[in-house]
Amino acid sequence: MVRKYVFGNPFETEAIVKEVEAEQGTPAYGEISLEEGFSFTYRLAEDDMVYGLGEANRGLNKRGYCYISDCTDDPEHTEDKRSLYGAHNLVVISGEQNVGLFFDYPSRLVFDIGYTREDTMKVSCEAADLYLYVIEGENAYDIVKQFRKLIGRSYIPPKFAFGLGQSRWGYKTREDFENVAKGYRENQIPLDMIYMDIDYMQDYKDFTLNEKEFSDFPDFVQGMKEQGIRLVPIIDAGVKMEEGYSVYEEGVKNNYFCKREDGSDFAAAVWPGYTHFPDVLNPEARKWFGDHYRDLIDQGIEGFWNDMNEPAIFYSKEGMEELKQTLRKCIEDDVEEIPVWLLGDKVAAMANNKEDYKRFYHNINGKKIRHDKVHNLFGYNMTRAAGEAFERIYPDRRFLMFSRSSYVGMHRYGGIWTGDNKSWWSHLLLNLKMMPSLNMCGFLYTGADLGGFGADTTRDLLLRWLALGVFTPLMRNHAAVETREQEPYQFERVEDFRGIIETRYRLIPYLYSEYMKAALEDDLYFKPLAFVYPEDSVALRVEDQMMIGNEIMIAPVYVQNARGRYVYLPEEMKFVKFSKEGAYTEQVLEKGHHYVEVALDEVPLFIRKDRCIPVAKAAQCVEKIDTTNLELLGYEGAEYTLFEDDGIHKDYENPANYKVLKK
Ligand code: MIG
Repeated sequence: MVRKYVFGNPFETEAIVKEVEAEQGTPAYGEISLEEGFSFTYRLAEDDMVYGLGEANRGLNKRGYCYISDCTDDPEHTEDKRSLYGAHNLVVISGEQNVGLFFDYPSRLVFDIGYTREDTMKVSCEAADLYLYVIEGENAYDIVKQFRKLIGRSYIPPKFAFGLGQSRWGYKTREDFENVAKGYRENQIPLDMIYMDIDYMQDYKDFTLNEKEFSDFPDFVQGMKEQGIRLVPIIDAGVKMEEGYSVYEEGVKNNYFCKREDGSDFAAAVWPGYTHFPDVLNPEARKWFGDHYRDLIDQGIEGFWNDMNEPAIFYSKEGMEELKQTLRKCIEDDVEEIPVWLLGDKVAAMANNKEDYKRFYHNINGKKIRHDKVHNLFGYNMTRAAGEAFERIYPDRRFLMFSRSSYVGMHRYGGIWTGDNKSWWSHLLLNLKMMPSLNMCGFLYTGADLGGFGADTTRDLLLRWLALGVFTPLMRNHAAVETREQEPYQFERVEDFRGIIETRYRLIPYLYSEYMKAALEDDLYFKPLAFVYPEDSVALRVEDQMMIGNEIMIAPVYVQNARGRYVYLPEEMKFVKFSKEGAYTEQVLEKGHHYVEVALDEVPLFIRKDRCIPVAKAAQCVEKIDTTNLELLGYEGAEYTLFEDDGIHKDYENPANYKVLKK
């Protein structure tokens, strides 16, 4: 049961696609105050749990901290951070009462979930202009499924996107990319994608290529495809200001960029130097920006990742002017010592400065709207620009697309990656905990930078993280410039890496099939144990094991030097460990607590009682997986319904896509 309440004059975010009639009066849950902006206060019972918030810090149960929806480019995901890149305003209270709440509000929204007072959840924002959806259901899982029906079908990538991707900020020359392909292929490690970070562009200009390195780009793209590898370029939000650069000139001429109050184009410095932001909230500008993806599609590209779309700002012209004034004053006053700490703070505050978000405007169907009032919708609409363009250009083809910043609604156009994590063991665990929350908010095609983006990785961290990445739909190894190189072949005993990545490819028939079912049925791919075993009071609070699809549970090792871990089984399961060269072991484990050993080169999983999963032979890329020859692992007599299609087109509803396999 879904009820919709309207407060003030909400902005139409288009997060929700299903029509819901608005109710009169106030919700039966919580207390609403319109005295200072908007607030919703809910009394939490002692055992209540709170799910949701998608891309947010900390645990699966969000209770006990304060989170702020305010899309931010902050590469330090420490425990004290309240905002990450996304704004996913769903919370689901599970316990004494079960109720889901979606706050459809495009600006800064604070979720104090038992932080100020243990027994109180308070959701508040500055302007009392929003839609509130209240969802009643039997339990949290039921509520989440109803929410997913409201927001529309999740994005479905092409099948190759279930292969492994290798990325690194710093690959620049044609040779750099060829070396990665060689490193993988010579070591017989499966690979489907190499990501192109900003250095492939000419002077960081969107939709351009470094002219010297990629003079015959279509030929290069084709050559890679012949090795089973797709190149996936990055697109940044800011368009470089440069005379003669067509994207810039078109945008200026047609008023497609975000403008200052006085009507001039707003200038923000990012990687290319000063840029303008395409006004992706303006349907006409969105169409124009989206059409530019074609510049690369026409050269053979089938996937992209959208970055810096919070949008990130290093500094604005105005900010730079203020800094200069401060410096000038120091010099004019002829101060003996320049106050460095003060200057340091000033410089740091220039990036992603809230004041800058008040300095530019969107033109939305003729209405001028200040950016900060709709800030959380920028990444969403940049990715929507691309998604709508793909749909227009190739209505029956699937493209790979994921974004850094997002809002609910963007899940229909692309996936997300979780941004600039670190090569920290704690971030491996954060990756695991975040996945089901993202799924609840519709983001199914997701994953973290495996091995960690910032800081230097270690061999064991990368192996353990890949063993989790085997199960995330987006499986990508990515690292920041100047960190330790972390392609698998940079480490000793490359066969350990090959084994883990081969396990991914062996499981793709299952993982893909479960992804497709989750997407087509508005269901979760990653589920908390509590959603599957609602009666089990131990399972209820487990946060370091997850269900993947309908057949398996995973329990990754996330502690350095551990040789295994404790695991809780809510029912009897078959424990399977995959190791190198197609080998695996199986063991039936009773319901209850166990200690299981897991070596660095193994991928553990647990098959639920009376279920089975299909397993293929390893292959070097997704296209080469032989799905006619699947082995079934698990319980004798069990059946598995396999979803299989061509992985390219959108013939999802065809009954021939489903095949029942019997063990
Ligand atoms: O300011 O393109 O999150 O994945 O490698 C950093 C360079 C910009 C941030 C992305 C990261 C990417 C990096 N980008």
